[in-house]
Amino acid sequence: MEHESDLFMSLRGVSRRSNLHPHDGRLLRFARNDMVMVKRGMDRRGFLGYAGAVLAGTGLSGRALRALAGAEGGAKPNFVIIFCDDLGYGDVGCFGSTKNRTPNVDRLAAEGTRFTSFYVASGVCTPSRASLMTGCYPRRVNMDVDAAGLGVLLPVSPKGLNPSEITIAEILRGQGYATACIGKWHLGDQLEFLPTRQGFDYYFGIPYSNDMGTQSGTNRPPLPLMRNEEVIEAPADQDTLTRRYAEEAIRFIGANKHRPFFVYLPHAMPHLPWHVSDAFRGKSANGLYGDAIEEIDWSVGRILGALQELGLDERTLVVFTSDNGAMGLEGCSNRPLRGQKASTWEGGMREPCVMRWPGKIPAGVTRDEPACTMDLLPTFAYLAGGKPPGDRIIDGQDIRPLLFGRKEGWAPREAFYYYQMDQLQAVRSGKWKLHLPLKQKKRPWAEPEPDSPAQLYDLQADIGETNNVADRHPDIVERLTALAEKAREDLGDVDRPGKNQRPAGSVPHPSPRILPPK
Ligand SMILES: [Ca+2]
Repeated sequence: MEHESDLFMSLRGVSRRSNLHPHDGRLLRFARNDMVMVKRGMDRRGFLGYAGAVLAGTGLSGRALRALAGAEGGAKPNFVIIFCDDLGYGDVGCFGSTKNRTPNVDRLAAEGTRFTSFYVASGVCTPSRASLMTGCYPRRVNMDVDAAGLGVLLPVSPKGLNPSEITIAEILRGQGYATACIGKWHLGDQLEFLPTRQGFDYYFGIPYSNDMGTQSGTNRPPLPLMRNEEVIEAPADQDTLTRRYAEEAIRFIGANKHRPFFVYLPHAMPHLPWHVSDAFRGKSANGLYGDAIEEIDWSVGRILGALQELGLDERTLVVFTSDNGAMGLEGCSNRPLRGQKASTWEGGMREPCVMRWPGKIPAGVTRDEPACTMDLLPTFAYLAGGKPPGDRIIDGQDIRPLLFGRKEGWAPREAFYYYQMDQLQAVRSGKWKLHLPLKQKKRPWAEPEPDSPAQLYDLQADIGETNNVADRHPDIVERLTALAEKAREDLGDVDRPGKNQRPAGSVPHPSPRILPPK
């Protein structure tokens, strides 16, 4: 359905429920009559002209009309997900950074809601992204490890997200959305697994991590930059990626301003190796890492500016978050959380998250109820007028009440599971987090940690996981241990298969993504 038709529908809906907006009464009476004319065949241009005349009579701006249309659920909102790579909990101003200047992300927070217990389903790239795309735990869709049992997919991997999975992009495209993936994919670099085969009309970006080109000293292909299914540059000029991603996103938004759109913008930065354009090099107080973050912040500002210029502010939900925690390097911050990327400490999987949708999501508010990237798929599906897939298990839950600051209809999940690769390592229920006792605690790219004992933390009182209270609360330990067993049965654990896992995709003869021959 076109945006304009949505507007008609929305106004019609509003006119039937005029008591919802008593201060807009005049507009609503006009709208009731107006719909009769639309039904009699007034075309879109005619309607907009007429609406303008109506609005001149009411004193309401086009902006107000759009807000009204969006507010009553008739219009489909646009979605923009800005997904950083390895940005830590304490790396932006609105989450406590005193080093990196992030005025645009901070503005998102001031004009939207800050979510302080927002999780990803894995501490590394591939499984985290698989969860965002499918609304499922990585083990559910067998994207918890790569084909060789390692943490993430490497170039020319035979493995990828199964094309039979229904992604957030496919759901939204089914609702009439224009869809773009601009940035790092990392869910399979074979043609069968690319974003263009997973619901995205348009793809521009690198198919895996920016450290996986020839600079890593292997015989891998030069880091490919792709447009749709073609490599257009190799090696990609990484200094310009953040800027070009912003330009691509803005171009796509402008080209689709008259219909609902979904822009998924998974940045290459601030994943190692850090790159910035000349305008940002050496400008932050936090080295190249801070420079990269400040350029991302600039790009957030550019996108917000474009939305405002196009009059799309009130009908666009913008999400800013990260795929996993920051590394444990100088200048990176997961404060006040413990641990880092590739761990099941909070610092590996709890992310800075802000969401802004003027008029819908409360402004300047902080919510600490646990939520996660898996929740975006069902939530966006409902907001777009659709539904999450009904033929398979989806682990995400509809968090509209949380977004909109409503108490009713909100029941937090019983348990959130922290998997590292294929291993269940911790479970959170309410304010309690139990690190399970493990003989061999797996770590990607490192030897397992031996003899990790059971540890219980009260995350409300002890966000930094410093005070193990397992001895004082055997009943809580028992309850969370039972929840962990439910996950093992359902999703599996190391070599034990789960009852409800689905296969990943696989190809017999993977090929490298390289420039086409001249
Ligand atoms: Ca990452």
